[in-house]
Amino acid sequence: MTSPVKVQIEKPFVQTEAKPQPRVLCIAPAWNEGERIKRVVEAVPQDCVETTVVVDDGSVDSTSAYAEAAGALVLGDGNNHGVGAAIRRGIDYAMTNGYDIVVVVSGGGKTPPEQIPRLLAPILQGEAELVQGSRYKAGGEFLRMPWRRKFGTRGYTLLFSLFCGRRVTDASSGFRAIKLSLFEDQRINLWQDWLDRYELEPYLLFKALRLRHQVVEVPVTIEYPQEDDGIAYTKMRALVDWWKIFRPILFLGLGLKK
Ligand SMILES: Nc1nc2c(ncn2[C@@H]2O[C@H](COP(=O)(O)OP(=O)(O)OP(=O)(O)O)[C@@H](O)[C@H]2O)c(=O)[nH]1
Ligand SMILES: [Mg+2]
Repeated sequence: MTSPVKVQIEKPFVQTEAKPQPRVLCIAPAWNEGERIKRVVEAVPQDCVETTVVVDDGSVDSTSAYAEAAGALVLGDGNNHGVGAAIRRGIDYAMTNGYDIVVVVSGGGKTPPEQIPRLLAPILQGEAELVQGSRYKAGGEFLRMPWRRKFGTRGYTLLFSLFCGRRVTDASSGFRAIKLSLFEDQRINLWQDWLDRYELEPYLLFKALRLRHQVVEVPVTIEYPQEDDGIAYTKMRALVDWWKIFRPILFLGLGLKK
């Protein structure tokens, strides 16, 4: 008796191409933030952020050493150029090195990096190009925020929405995620000298909204320092720096700048 011939049926080889994960870079501008920058860098979730870049904007303290010790890549030329120039430098680095998304956090710790996944989610789901963290959207929070800031951020947001013609709940927050493909739109030009200081952040939000890009606000917690930390809650100077956040909305709203 002959034994039955075993026929082995081979499963067809189907190559399932895994979609490459978008590469995310976190940018923390820092100017004399000392040990606070270490806490910020350490809190960046490593499962969704590949690299954290601290742009040391000419600090005269140990900001760079703390950032490096915490595992960040430190950029900077030893001079102070302003927070806008620092963010732009981080974006340039991300573009040159093939990243897809950047997340901007405060080097002073007001924007807890643990919340980065909330900012990334709408971009990863294909629903946003710019995600703005909002303390005033339902579910958002602000801890220890001085009354002057409550008044200032609310008033500023109202003016911003009026000039922009699009309603937002928190225009003054710098906690955001940006899909780098947004900058393929040549009408958004961060590479202008007048944006070097506090102007760049409102400029970007204003332009993205006006040009009808996908902008989504997500609720976040903004944390002001403890009273007994003995540190100022902001480095912004009254009037001079308020003008710097106001002028982009005025200039763009009136069509005086691009
Ligand atoms: N004021 C100021 N901040 C800078 C500069 N360069 C980098 N930074 C950093 O940019 C962020 C801006 O901080 P602040 O000036 O306190 O402004 P803020 O909007 O009240 O605070 P954040 O929530 O930290 O953005 C901090 O992380 C600073 O360390 C600069 O030239 N001036
Ligand atoms: Mg800010």
